[in-house]
Formats: sequence, structure tokens, C-alpha cells
Amino acid sequence: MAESAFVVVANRLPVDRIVDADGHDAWRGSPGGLVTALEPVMRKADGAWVGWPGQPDVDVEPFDFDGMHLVPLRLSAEDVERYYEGFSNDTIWPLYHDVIAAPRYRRIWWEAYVRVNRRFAEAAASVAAPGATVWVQDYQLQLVPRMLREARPDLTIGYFHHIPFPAYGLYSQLPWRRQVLEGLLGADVIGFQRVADAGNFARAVRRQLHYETKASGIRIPLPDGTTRRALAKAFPISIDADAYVELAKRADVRARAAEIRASLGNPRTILLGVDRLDYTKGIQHRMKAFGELLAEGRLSVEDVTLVQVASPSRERVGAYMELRDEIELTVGRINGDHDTMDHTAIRYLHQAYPREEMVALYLAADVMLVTALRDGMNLVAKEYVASRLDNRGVLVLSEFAGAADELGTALRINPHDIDGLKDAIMRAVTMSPAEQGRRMRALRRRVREHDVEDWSRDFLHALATFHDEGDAAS
Ligand code: GDG
Repeated sequence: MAESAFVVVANRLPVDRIVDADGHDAWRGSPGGLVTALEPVMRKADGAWVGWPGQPDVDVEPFDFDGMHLVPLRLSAEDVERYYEGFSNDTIWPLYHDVIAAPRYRRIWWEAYVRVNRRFAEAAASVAAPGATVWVQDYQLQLVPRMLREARPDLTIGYFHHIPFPAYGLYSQLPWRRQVLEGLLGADVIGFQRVADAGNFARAVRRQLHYETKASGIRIPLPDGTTRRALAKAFPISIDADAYVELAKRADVRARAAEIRASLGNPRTILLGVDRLDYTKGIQHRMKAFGELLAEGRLSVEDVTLVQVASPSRERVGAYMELRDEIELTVGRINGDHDTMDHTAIRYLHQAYPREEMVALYLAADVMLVTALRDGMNLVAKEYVASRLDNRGVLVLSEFAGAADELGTALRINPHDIDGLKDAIMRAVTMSPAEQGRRMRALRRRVREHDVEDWSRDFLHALATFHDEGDAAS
């Protein structure tokens, strides 16, 4: 098998399996920010990407796609149910998002998580060239760094955690809290979205494992009496800002934005929410606030419409099914109470759209509502900002989203405070163009100065230099 000097390990491969026009199986790239950011590195270093192709019980040989060497890992239907839907999305996801939903701790899910993490580690070890750099992505694979280090001590290992890392009081609920920390500490550099996440992780390491931590460094005792060091630090992720600017300039996308406005009856103000349908995103909170503003007559459906895209997500996990029912009940009630023949209060779309349509929505929207109860970063906030070429529009942003650390001139809100959220929506709806411009310009500067390429460059630079220093010190 070909060996690569740079290997990415992620739950998902960056491609989807489709059936093409002739009825043959084919692959279509699913271009996320991560792929875009890693493309240059992948090309230069003959990069390989280890991941699940997205369908259970499918065996696929490694293949090349768009300059990347893809190494598909087979997951059985049972693996998907226990490792992915179970442990990753019904244990770790709710626990790490501050127990917004109750995490379920099931031993058979944990066992599957260990088993599948081991297979990811083995696949990565088999494609990594001697001395290669391996970058492990996200909470589905927290045990991979240590497994990889044990199999291949020659590798430089990075890990990036896309979601929050919770405070110790919550983290310590996890029956396997020790194993997970030890798993992560197999990496040389462990990256987090916020300084607070890195702090929570270091505190958990101190409290649980009694290792010494100093600034971002952690000293890990080894069985032979020596120590090695790891770095736990914030590397806030970003977006491919130029790609959003280019889309926002396109005549067809701009025409589509105008069409969207017209199809909603050209309301004075369009409020927009774009989220995966997930209980962390605070979708019900924003609907409650909007519904009360309509009920109190502070807003009217003739003037203001809320467009909510809630793209389908994790539909086989119970908490997500319940959430969908709750949201759809709320939408039905609010629309039932306030719609007229010509105007709707909430245009709710439980669908996924192409990126062009998302940008058309960003262009059509006067106010973007990001009301997450807890969110690692929230890329939607950055995408909205990047698309606003005219420096108009208002971002209402939850302080519980990682993006709040960087986007200081957004209207910050606490989504649990419904009155505060209502006041922020009113402020956004009535904000003068001059104030919008002042705020939006600062937001856009930040997003353009720190895009996803900067993120991956910063992380990989820290990984390379930290590893060299570690070598010199040992
Ligand atoms: C996790 C963390 C962190 C959504 N619906 C459609 C669509 N999207 C795109 C958005 C955005 C992405 O999906 C969602 O990213 P977020 O960051 O907002 O949220 P999560 O999915 O929860 O991501 C998060 C992120 O990882 C990265 O580290 O920021 O905190 O939870 O890009 O535009 N895209 C298209 N159609 C849709 O219907 N094309």
C-alpha cells in the first residue's frame, strides 16, 4: 500500500457515494472547509485521508480522488449504531455540550467505540510513512492518538477537537473519563476551538490524572520513568472566506437572493437561522422570542419573516426525533396564530441545500440569528459575515458559541434570556445602516484575516515546531 507523509483521520471521508446518470456507483466530493484547508498540504505531501464512506457494510478499496489518496474504512450497521449514533452522538455529544440533553452511558457503546477507534488507528498506521504527520479530527476518534502512538512512536500526531470540552464537574460524569483523557494525550498537540476548552481539558488532566500542566504544556510520565510533553491549545477554526466572497459576487446568486425576498412578499426585514437540526443550536429559543414579539405586536408578519433552515441530522437518534417534533409543533403554532393569506411568520425548511442557495439566503437576510446554547465555533456566523459584501446586515450571536470570542462587534446574546434575546432582535431590526456598517466591517475584517487556511497552517506549524523542540529536549 502507498505510504503518505501526511495523513488525515476523520470519521467521514470527504466524499459521498452516489449513483451517476448511467446507474453506476460514483463518488462526489463533499467540499467542507476542512478539505479546502487541507488541499494544499495534501497535494504537497501525497496526503492520505482515512475515514468512513458514510454507508454501512460497504467495502471499498483505497482510491485516488481529486489529488487525495482516500482510504475507506468499513463500518458495519452495528458499528454505526453503537460507535457513531450511540457513543459519539448520544454520549459524548450531549455530555460535551453541557448536558443540554441527557447523555446515555451504555457499556456496549463504549466497547464499540474502543473497537472502532482501534481500527481507525490501525488503518492510519498502515498508510503513514516513517516519521509521517497524522492529524486526527474530532470527538468520534478521541482514543486514536494514543493507539497510534503505541503502534507507531515515530509519528508526529495532532488532534483537533471541533466541539466544546466541558468543565470538569460535567466531564467527570463519564464512566471512561480516564481512558478518554489518556487517548487524547497520545497526541503531541491537542487543538481546541476556545481558550476555555483547552483550560477545561488541562484541568481534567490535572484532577483526574494528576499530571503537571504549565501554560499550554502538559508533562506526561512514561513507564520508564521519563516524561514526554503535549501541548493543549486553542486554534479557532474558520471558513474559506474567499470562496464565500466569490459566491456572493456571482450574478446568479444575487438574482436568487432577490427572488427569495420577492417570494416572501418583500418583507422589510428577513431574519434567518441556518443550523443542522440539533438541540445545541437553540432553535426553539429563537422561535419563542420571535413568537412573543409577534404576539406582543412589537413585530408584525407584514414586516418581518423568519426563515429557518434546519438541515436533517442524526435522524436515527431519539433525542433528534423528539427535537424535530417539538420544533415543528412550535412552527405550526406560531404560523397558525400569526400567518395571513399573504404573509408567513416562519418559513421553515427541513432540507439541505447547495452552497449557492445558502449564500443567496445569507444575502437575502437582514439579520442572522445564531442562538446556540453551546457550540464549538459555529461556522454559519462566519459564512454570513463573509458573504455581506455591502457591509450591511446584523449578526445576533450567542456568547456560548466559540465564534463569540472573535466576533466582538456582533450583538451578543444569552439565548436562555428570552427577554434579552427579544430586545437584541428589536435592536437588530431597527439598527441604522451606519451602525450596521461599523459593526459588519469589523466582523468581516476578522473573518478575512483569519480564514481556514490560516487555521490549518497555524495548527500544523505548532505541531511541527513543538515536535522538533520535544525531540531536542528529550
Ligand atoms: C461542528 C461544531 C464547529 C448547514 N446546513 C446546510 C449546510 N450547512 C453547513 C453550514 C456550515 C456547516 O454546515 C455547519 O457548521 P457549524 O459550525 O455551523 O456547525 P456543526 O455542523 O455543528 O459543526 C461547530 C464545526 O464543527 C467546525 O469545527 O464550528 O461548533 O458543532 O458550513 O453552512 N450546507 C449546505 N446545505 C445545508 O442545508 N450546503
